[in-house]
Amino acid sequence: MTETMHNTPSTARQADPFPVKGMDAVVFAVGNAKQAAHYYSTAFGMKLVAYSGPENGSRETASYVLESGSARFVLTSVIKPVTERGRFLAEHVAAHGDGVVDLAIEVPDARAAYAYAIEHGATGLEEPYEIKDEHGTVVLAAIATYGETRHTLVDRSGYDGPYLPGFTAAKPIVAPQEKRFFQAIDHCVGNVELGKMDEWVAFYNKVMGFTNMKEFVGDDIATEYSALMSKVVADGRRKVKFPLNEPAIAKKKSQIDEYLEFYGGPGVQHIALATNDIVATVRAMRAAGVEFLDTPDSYYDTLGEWVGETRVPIEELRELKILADRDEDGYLLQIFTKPVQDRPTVFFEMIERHGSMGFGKGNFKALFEAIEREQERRGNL
Ligand code: TYF
Ligand code: FE
Repeated sequence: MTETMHNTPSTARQADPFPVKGMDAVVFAVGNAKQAAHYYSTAFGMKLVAYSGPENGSRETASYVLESGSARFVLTSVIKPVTERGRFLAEHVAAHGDGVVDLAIEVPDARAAYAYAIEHGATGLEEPYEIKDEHGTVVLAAIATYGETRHTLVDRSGYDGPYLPGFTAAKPIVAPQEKRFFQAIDHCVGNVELGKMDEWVAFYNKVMGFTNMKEFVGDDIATEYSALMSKVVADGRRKVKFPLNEPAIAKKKSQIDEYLEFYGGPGVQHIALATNDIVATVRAMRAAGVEFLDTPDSYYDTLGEWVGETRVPIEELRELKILADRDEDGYLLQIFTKPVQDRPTVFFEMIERHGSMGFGKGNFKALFEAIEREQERRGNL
Protein backbone atom coordinates (compact mmCIF):
# COMPACT_ATOMS: atom_id res chain seq x y z
CA MET A 1 0.00 0.00 0.00
CA THR A 2 1.30 3.43 -0.82
CA GLU A 3 0.64 6.66 0.95
CA THR A 4 -2.56 8.40 0.01
CA MET A 5 -1.86 10.37 -3.13
CA HIS A 6 -3.51 13.69 -3.78
CA ASN A 7 -3.89 15.23 -7.19
CA THR A 8 -2.92 18.63 -5.88
CA PRO A 9 0.67 19.61 -6.65
CA SER A 10 2.94 19.53 -3.63
CA THR A 11 3.21 23.33 -3.54
CA ALA A 12 -0.55 23.52 -3.00
CA ARG A 13 -0.57 20.82 -0.34
CA GLN A 14 -2.46 21.69 2.80
CA ALA A 15 -0.54 22.52 5.95
CA ASP A 16 0.08 19.60 8.33
CA PRO A 17 -3.24 19.16 10.18
CA PHE A 18 -1.53 17.86 13.32
CA PRO A 19 2.03 19.18 13.65
CA VAL A 20 4.28 17.00 15.78
CA LYS A 21 7.79 17.73 17.05
CA GLY A 22 8.59 14.14 18.06
CA MET A 23 8.14 11.67 20.88
CA ASP A 24 8.17 13.46 24.22
CA ALA A 25 8.48 10.37 26.40
CA VAL A 26 7.55 6.74 26.78
CA VAL A 27 5.95 6.47 30.22
CA PHE A 28 6.01 3.07 31.93
CA ALA A 29 4.01 2.03 34.97
CA VAL A 30 6.12 -0.54 36.80
CA GLY A 31 6.11 -2.44 40.08
CA ASN A 32 9.43 -1.07 41.25
CA ALA A 33 10.58 2.09 39.48
CA LYS A 34 13.69 2.38 41.63
CA GLN A 35 15.01 -0.95 40.34
CA ALA A 36 13.74 -0.35 36.78
CA ALA A 37 15.68 2.94 36.73
CA HIS A 38 18.79 0.99 37.68
CA TYR A 39 18.17 -1.56 34.89
CA TYR A 40 17.72 1.08 32.19
CA SER A 41 20.83 2.86 33.49
CA THR A 42 23.10 -0.18 33.44
CA ALA A 43 21.60 -2.36 30.70
CA PHE A 44 20.42 0.40 28.31
CA GLY A 45 23.06 3.00 29.16
CA MET A 46 20.46 5.64 29.98
CA LYS A 47 21.05 8.59 32.27
CA LEU A 48 18.79 9.53 35.16
CA VAL A 49 18.05 13.25 34.81
CA ALA A 50 14.99 13.96 36.95
CA TYR A 51 13.00 12.52 39.82
CA SER A 52 9.71 13.05 41.55
CA GLY A 53 8.79 11.26 44.77
CA PRO A 54 8.12 11.69 48.49
CA GLU A 55 11.39 13.61 48.95
CA ASN A 56 10.19 16.43 46.70
CA GLY A 57 6.48 16.51 47.32
CA SER A 58 4.98 13.53 45.48
CA ARG A 59 3.67 11.24 48.20
CA GLU A 60 1.67 8.98 45.92
CA THR A 61 4.12 7.97 43.17
CA ALA A 62 7.84 7.82 42.46
CA SER A 63 8.94 8.68 38.92
CA TYR A 64 12.40 8.42 37.39
CA VAL A 65 13.18 10.22 34.12
CA LEU A 66 15.97 8.67 32.04
CA GLU A 67 17.40 9.93 28.79
CA SER A 68 19.63 8.76 25.97
CA GLY A 69 20.00 11.46 23.33
CA SER A 70 16.47 12.60 22.47
CA ALA A 71 14.90 9.39 23.85
CA ARG A 72 13.19 9.83 27.19
CA PHE A 73 11.69 7.11 29.41
CA VAL A 74 9.67 7.87 32.53
CA LEU A 75 9.36 5.01 35.02
CA THR A 76 6.60 5.39 37.57
CA SER A 77 5.52 3.22 40.45
CA VAL A 78 2.92 3.74 43.13
CA ILE A 79 3.99 4.23 46.73
CA LYS A 80 0.52 4.56 48.22
CA PRO A 81 -2.54 5.13 46.04
CA VAL A 82 -4.76 7.99 47.21
CA THR A 83 -6.02 9.73 44.09
CA GLU A 84 -7.65 8.33 40.98
CA ARG A 85 -4.31 8.54 39.16
CA GLY A 86 -2.55 6.48 41.85
CA ARG A 87 -5.26 3.85 41.79
CA PHE A 88 -5.16 3.75 37.98
CA LEU A 89 -1.40 3.16 37.98
CA ALA A 90 -1.59 0.50 40.70
CA GLU A 91 -4.38 -1.31 38.88
CA HIS A 92 -2.50 -0.98 35.59
CA VAL A 93 0.48 -2.84 37.03
CA ALA A 94 -1.79 -5.45 38.63
CA ALA A 95 -3.64 -6.06 35.35
CA HIS A 96 -0.85 -5.73 32.78
CA GLY A 97 2.42 -6.15 34.63
CA ASP A 98 5.10 -3.58 33.84
CA GLY A 99 3.97 -1.76 30.71
CA VAL A 100 3.56 1.48 28.84
CA VAL A 101 0.79 3.80 30.01
CA ASP A 102 1.60 6.78 27.83
CA LEU A 103 3.22 7.43 24.46
CA ALA A 104 3.61 11.16 25.06
CA ILE A 105 3.99 13.29 21.95
CA GLU A 106 5.67 16.68 21.84
CA VAL A 107 3.61 19.19 19.85
CA PRO A 108 4.04 22.92 19.17
CA ASP A 109 0.53 23.65 20.45
CA ALA A 110 -1.15 21.20 22.85
CA ARG A 111 -4.47 23.12 22.88
CA ALA A 112 -4.72 23.07 19.08
CA ALA A 113 -3.67 19.41 18.90
CA TYR A 114 -6.22 18.42 21.53
CA ALA A 115 -8.99 20.42 19.84
CA TYR A 116 -8.21 18.82 16.46
CA ALA A 117 -8.19 15.31 17.95
CA ILE A 118 -11.47 15.79 19.83
CA GLU A 119 -13.13 17.33 16.78
CA HIS A 120 -12.11 14.25 14.81
CA GLY A 121 -13.48 11.72 17.29
CA ALA A 122 -10.82 11.20 19.97
CA THR A 123 -11.78 10.41 23.57
CA GLY A 124 -10.45 13.18 25.79
CA LEU A 125 -8.76 12.10 29.03
CA GLU A 126 -7.36 15.46 30.18
CA GLU A 127 -8.48 18.79 28.80
CA PRO A 128 -5.57 21.17 28.14
CA TYR A 129 -4.03 22.48 31.34
CA GLU A 130 -0.90 24.35 32.37
CA ILE A 131 1.66 23.48 35.00
CA LYS A 132 4.40 25.88 36.01
CA ASP A 133 7.40 26.31 38.24
CA GLU A 134 10.49 28.52 38.25
CA HIS A 135 11.59 26.99 34.89
CA GLY A 136 8.47 28.09 33.04
CA THR A 137 5.17 26.64 31.85
CA VAL A 138 4.21 23.37 30.17
CA VAL A 139 0.85 22.85 28.48
CA LEU A 140 -0.50 19.30 28.61
CA ALA A 141 -3.59 17.46 27.38
CA ALA A 142 -4.32 13.76 26.92
CA ILE A 143 -6.37 11.52 24.65
CA ALA A 144 -7.07 7.79 24.77
CA THR A 145 -5.64 5.26 22.32
CA TYR A 146 -5.73 1.42 22.21
CA GLY A 147 -6.26 -0.51 25.45
CA GLU A 148 -5.51 1.58 28.51
CA THR A 149 -2.78 3.48 26.71
CA ARG A 150 -2.91 7.26 26.26
CA HIS A 151 -1.21 9.97 24.26
CA THR A 152 -0.32 12.98 26.35
CA LEU A 153 0.19 16.00 24.10
CA VAL A 154 3.02 18.12 25.48
CA ASP A 155 3.99 21.69 24.61
CA ARG A 156 7.23 22.33 26.49
CA SER A 157 8.38 25.28 24.35
CA GLY A 158 7.93 27.59 27.36
CA TYR A 159 9.88 25.39 29.75
CA ASP A 160 13.55 24.72 30.46
CA GLY A 161 13.47 22.49 33.54
CA PRO A 162 14.78 18.90 33.63
CA TYR A 163 11.37 17.35 32.76
CA LEU A 164 8.10 18.76 34.11
CA PRO A 165 7.14 20.96 37.05
CA GLY A 166 7.12 18.69 40.10
CA PHE A 167 10.37 17.02 39.05
CA THR A 168 13.80 17.97 40.31
CA ALA A 169 17.11 17.33 38.58
CA ALA A 170 18.75 14.04 39.58
CA LYS A 171 22.26 12.65 39.28
CA PRO A 172 23.02 9.55 37.17
CA ILE A 173 22.59 6.27 39.09
CA VAL A 174 25.82 4.79 37.71
CA ALA A 175 28.80 6.42 36.03
CA PRO A 176 27.59 7.50 32.57
CA GLN A 177 28.59 5.34 29.57
CA GLU A 178 31.36 6.86 27.48
CA LYS A 179 29.15 6.35 24.42
CA ARG A 180 25.34 6.36 24.27
CA PHE A 181 23.72 3.04 23.38
CA PHE A 182 21.02 4.85 21.36
CA GLN A 183 20.08 8.39 20.34
CA ALA A 184 16.36 8.47 19.67
CA ILE A 185 13.06 6.65 19.66
CA ASP A 186 12.54 5.29 16.15
CA HIS A 187 9.03 3.81 16.44
CA CYS A 188 6.51 2.59 19.02
CA VAL A 189 4.42 -0.48 18.19
CA GLY A 190 0.94 -1.32 19.45
CA ASN A 191 -0.75 -4.72 19.55
CA VAL A 192 -4.52 -4.64 19.08
CA GLU A 193 -7.16 -7.37 18.93
CA LEU A 194 -7.99 -9.54 15.94
CA GLY A 195 -9.80 -7.52 13.31
CA LYS A 196 -9.06 -4.15 14.93
CA MET A 197 -5.87 -3.08 13.14
CA ASP A 198 -7.67 -1.19 10.38
CA GLU A 199 -9.88 0.57 12.94
CA TRP A 200 -6.80 1.82 14.78
CA VAL A 201 -5.12 2.83 11.54
CA ALA A 202 -8.29 4.79 10.71
CA PHE A 203 -8.20 6.31 14.21
CA TYR A 204 -4.71 7.75 13.63
CA ASN A 205 -5.66 8.84 10.09
CA LYS A 206 -8.69 10.73 11.36
CA VAL A 207 -7.81 11.91 14.84
CA MET A 208 -4.19 12.94 14.22
CA GLY A 209 -4.12 13.26 10.43
CA PHE A 210 -1.39 10.58 10.32
CA THR A 211 -0.81 8.85 6.98
CA ASN A 212 0.09 5.25 6.20
CA MET A 213 3.69 4.34 5.45
CA LYS A 214 4.20 1.94 2.60
CA GLU A 215 5.50 -1.03 4.58
CA PHE A 216 2.76 -3.35 5.74
CA VAL A 217 2.31 -7.03 6.46
CA GLY A 218 -0.74 -8.46 4.75
CA ASP A 219 -2.46 -11.83 4.55
CA ASP A 220 0.23 -13.41 2.41
CA ILE A 221 3.12 -12.90 4.81
CA ALA A 222 0.86 -13.33 7.83
CA THR A 223 -0.39 -16.84 7.10
CA GLU A 224 2.91 -17.96 5.62
CA TYR A 225 5.03 -17.27 8.70
CA SER A 226 4.46 -14.14 10.74
CA ALA A 227 1.02 -14.82 12.30
CA LEU A 228 0.43 -11.09 12.45
CA MET A 229 -0.82 -8.30 10.25
CA SER A 230 0.77 -4.89 10.52
CA LYS A 231 0.41 -1.37 9.13
CA VAL A 232 2.38 1.74 10.01
CA VAL A 233 1.03 5.26 10.56
CA ALA A 234 3.16 8.38 10.96
CA ASP A 235 2.76 12.13 11.26
CA GLY A 236 3.32 14.30 8.19
CA ARG A 237 7.03 14.84 8.88
CA ARG A 238 7.65 11.22 9.96
CA LYS A 239 8.76 12.34 13.40
CA VAL A 240 6.70 9.67 15.15
CA LYS A 241 5.97 6.27 13.65
CA PHE A 242 3.39 3.90 15.09
CA PRO A 243 3.15 0.40 13.62
CA LEU A 244 -0.04 -1.43 14.63
CA ASN A 245 -0.20 -5.23 14.79
CA GLU A 246 -3.13 -7.61 15.04
CA PRO A 247 -2.98 -11.39 15.29
CA ALA A 248 -3.49 -13.44 12.14
CA ILE A 249 -4.75 -16.98 11.86
CA ALA A 250 -1.70 -18.96 10.86
CA LYS A 251 -0.18 -22.39 11.36
CA LYS A 252 1.09 -21.45 14.80
CA LYS A 253 -0.43 -19.52 17.68
CA SER A 254 0.17 -15.86 17.00
CA GLN A 255 2.78 -14.06 19.11
CA ILE A 256 0.23 -11.22 19.20
CA ASP A 257 -2.32 -13.53 20.85
CA GLU A 258 0.32 -14.52 23.38
CA TYR A 259 0.91 -10.82 24.12
CA LEU A 260 -2.82 -10.00 24.38
CA GLU A 261 -3.34 -12.95 26.73
CA PHE A 262 -0.50 -12.06 29.07
CA TYR A 263 -0.86 -8.29 28.90
CA GLY A 264 -4.58 -8.63 29.41
CA GLY A 265 -5.56 -6.68 26.31
CA PRO A 266 -4.11 -4.28 23.74
CA GLY A 267 -1.00 -2.29 24.54
CA VAL A 268 2.48 -1.28 23.51
CA GLN A 269 4.45 -4.25 22.20
CA HIS A 270 7.87 -2.84 21.42
CA ILE A 271 9.82 0.38 21.35
CA ALA A 272 12.49 0.67 18.67
CA LEU A 273 15.57 2.68 19.61
CA ALA A 274 17.79 4.25 16.96
CA THR A 275 21.54 3.76 17.25
CA ASN A 276 24.35 4.81 14.93
CA ASP A 277 26.61 1.94 16.04
CA ILE A 278 24.53 -1.17 16.56
CA VAL A 279 27.64 -3.34 16.97
CA ALA A 280 28.95 -1.36 19.94
CA THR A 281 25.42 -1.11 21.35
CA VAL A 282 24.72 -4.83 21.17
CA ARG A 283 28.12 -5.71 22.58
CA ALA A 284 27.58 -3.36 25.52
CA MET A 285 24.01 -4.50 26.15
CA ARG A 286 24.92 -8.19 25.91
CA ALA A 287 27.78 -7.59 28.36
CA ALA A 288 25.27 -5.96 30.73
CA GLY A 289 23.06 -9.06 30.57
CA VAL A 290 20.38 -8.04 28.06
CA GLU A 291 19.02 -11.06 26.22
CA PHE A 292 18.38 -10.84 22.48
CA LEU A 293 16.47 -13.13 20.17
CA ASP A 294 18.66 -15.71 18.54
CA THR A 295 19.03 -15.89 14.78
CA PRO A 296 19.98 -19.22 13.15
CA ASP A 297 23.40 -19.40 11.56
CA SER A 298 21.83 -20.35 8.23
CA TYR A 299 20.36 -16.82 7.99
CA TYR A 300 23.89 -15.45 7.57
CA ASP A 301 24.90 -18.03 4.95
CA THR A 302 22.70 -16.32 2.32
CA LEU A 303 22.42 -12.80 3.79
CA GLY A 304 25.21 -11.30 1.67
CA GLU A 305 23.56 -12.47 -1.57
CA TRP A 306 20.45 -10.37 -1.12
CA VAL A 307 21.38 -7.60 1.29
CA GLY A 308 24.65 -6.58 -0.41
CA GLU A 309 27.30 -4.44 1.25
CA THR A 310 26.61 -3.10 4.74
CA ARG A 311 28.75 -1.06 7.09
CA VAL A 312 29.22 -4.13 9.28
CA PRO A 313 30.85 -7.29 7.90
CA ILE A 314 28.46 -10.27 7.71
CA GLU A 315 30.68 -12.22 10.11
CA GLU A 316 30.20 -9.57 12.79
CA LEU A 317 26.43 -9.56 12.22
CA ARG A 318 26.52 -13.36 12.58
CA GLU A 319 28.51 -13.20 15.80
CA LEU A 320 26.07 -10.73 17.38
CA LYS A 321 22.87 -12.13 15.73
CA ILE A 322 22.05 -8.77 14.15
CA LEU A 323 19.54 -8.80 11.28
CA ALA A 324 19.85 -6.76 8.07
CA ASP A 325 17.34 -5.69 5.44
CA ARG A 326 17.46 -3.64 2.26
CA ASP A 327 14.85 -1.81 0.21
CA GLU A 328 14.91 0.72 -2.64
CA ASP A 329 16.00 3.53 -0.29
CA GLY A 330 18.86 1.82 1.52
CA TYR A 331 19.41 -0.71 4.28
CA LEU A 332 18.91 -1.15 8.00
CA LEU A 333 20.42 -3.29 10.75
CA GLN A 334 18.21 -4.41 13.62
CA ILE A 335 17.94 -6.75 16.59
CA PHE A 336 15.21 -7.55 19.10
CA THR A 337 15.51 -8.13 22.82
CA LYS A 338 13.57 -10.85 24.53
CA PRO A 339 10.69 -9.53 26.68
CA VAL A 340 12.18 -7.42 29.47
CA GLN A 341 9.83 -8.57 32.23
CA ASP A 342 8.53 -11.96 33.34
CA ARG A 343 5.40 -11.66 31.22
CA PRO A 344 5.99 -12.29 27.47
CA THR A 345 4.90 -8.74 26.66
CA VAL A 346 7.03 -5.61 26.14
CA PHE A 347 10.39 -5.82 24.36
CA PHE A 348 12.82 -3.49 22.57
CA GLU A 349 14.39 -3.24 19.15
CA MET A 350 17.72 -1.61 18.37
CA ILE A 351 17.87 -0.23 14.84
CA GLU A 352 20.60 1.39 12.73
CA ARG A 353 19.20 2.96 9.56
CA HIS A 354 21.13 3.70 6.37
CA GLY A 355 18.51 5.22 4.12
CA SER A 356 15.84 2.57 4.52
CA MET A 357 12.58 3.86 5.99
CA GLY A 358 11.27 0.30 6.37
CA PHE A 359 10.80 -1.93 9.38
CA GLY A 360 12.73 -5.04 8.37
CA LYS A 361 10.13 -6.87 6.31
CA GLY A 362 12.81 -8.98 4.62
CA ASN A 363 13.61 -10.41 8.06
CA PHE A 364 10.13 -11.39 9.04
CA LYS A 365 10.65 -15.07 8.31
CA ALA A 366 13.87 -15.37 10.34
CA LEU A 367 12.55 -13.07 13.05
CA PHE A 368 9.24 -14.79 13.52
CA GLU A 369 10.83 -18.23 13.59
CA ALA A 370 13.03 -16.95 16.41
CA ILE A 371 10.00 -15.58 18.27
CA GLU A 372 8.20 -18.91 17.85
CA ARG A 373 11.16 -20.79 19.34
CA GLU A 374 10.83 -18.54 22.40
CA GLN A 375 7.04 -19.05 22.55
CA GLU A 376 7.67 -22.79 22.47
CA ARG A 377 10.15 -22.53 25.36
CA ARG A 378 7.48 -20.71 27.37
CA GLY A 379 4.94 -23.42 26.51
CA ASN A 380 2.70 -20.95 24.69
CA LEU A 381 2.72 -22.42 21.21
O1 TYF B 1 8.03 -2.54 14.09
C1 TYF B 1 7.97 -3.37 13.20
O2 TYF B 1 6.99 -3.44 12.46
C2 TYF B 1 9.13 -4.30 12.97
C3 TYF B 1 8.67 -5.69 12.71
O3 TYF B 1 6.74 -8.83 16.84
C4 TYF B 1 8.14 -6.44 13.85
O4 TYF B 1 10.01 -4.20 14.02
C5 TYF B 1 6.79 -6.63 13.98
C6 TYF B 1 6.31 -7.43 15.00
C7 TYF B 1 7.18 -8.01 15.89
C8 TYF B 1 8.53 -7.79 15.77
C9 TYF B 1 8.98 -6.99 14.76
FE1 FE C 1 9.91 -2.50 15.05
